Amino acid sequence: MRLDVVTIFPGYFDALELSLLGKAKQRGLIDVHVHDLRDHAHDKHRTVDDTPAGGGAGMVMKPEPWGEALDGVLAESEAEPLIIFPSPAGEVFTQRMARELAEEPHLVFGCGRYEGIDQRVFDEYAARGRVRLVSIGDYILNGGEVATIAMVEAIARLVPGVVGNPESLVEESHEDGLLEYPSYTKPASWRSHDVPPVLLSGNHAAIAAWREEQSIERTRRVRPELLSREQRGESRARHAAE
Ligand code: JBK
Repeated sequence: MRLDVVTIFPGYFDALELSLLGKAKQRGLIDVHVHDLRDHAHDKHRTVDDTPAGGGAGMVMKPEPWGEALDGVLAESEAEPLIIFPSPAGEVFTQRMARELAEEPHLVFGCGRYEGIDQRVFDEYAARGRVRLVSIGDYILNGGEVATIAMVEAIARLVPGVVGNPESLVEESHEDGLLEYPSYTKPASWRSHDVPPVLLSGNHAAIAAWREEQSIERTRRVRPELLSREQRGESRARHAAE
């Protein structure tokens, strides 16, 4: 999978050299190219922002550097890349979306700063190809860089070969729509907290049943909206009566 990132802070993406993703890069499973947007600003101060049309607070990213940077990335692509702009105004990123995006041969991330990017950049590339605005959640970040790192990690680890043991991919939170059950290791007792005896019983069916129950209970307590109406134990009649 090829990944291109356009940003005014290339240093954020040094983090992709670490651990699992760094190894995947070394092994050629993912090919990451980070581009400094300021290399496409040609005035003395390498300006990438300007005041908003119509007035108001903050600054907006100018279209010309984005056009030059993205044209360069697209010209090099052997696929039909999907361009993702991390944005609080986008559709919410989920594990389902990560699975879908892991199938793409080429993803391009455009990291905006300030109050955002001139709308005509989205319009131009949506007219020429595929563009998605994607949010990692309902909170305010200073720009798209941290959101891109989160998405790249979630996507890249689903690329075949990146995670050594593929079984560890299916047992995790969200892969079955539930939160993960609690995990324990040795010692069996620590500061008078004990590992639940069922996990030491050797009874694999009982262990699987306990984990399933813990997953459902945890999900019901913390994230009830992830459960279906049936799993929440609500009847149709009760809903109709509400
Ligand atoms: C947020 O992807 N996001 O969620 C995101 C990107 C850029 C700025 C933001 O405030 N939330």
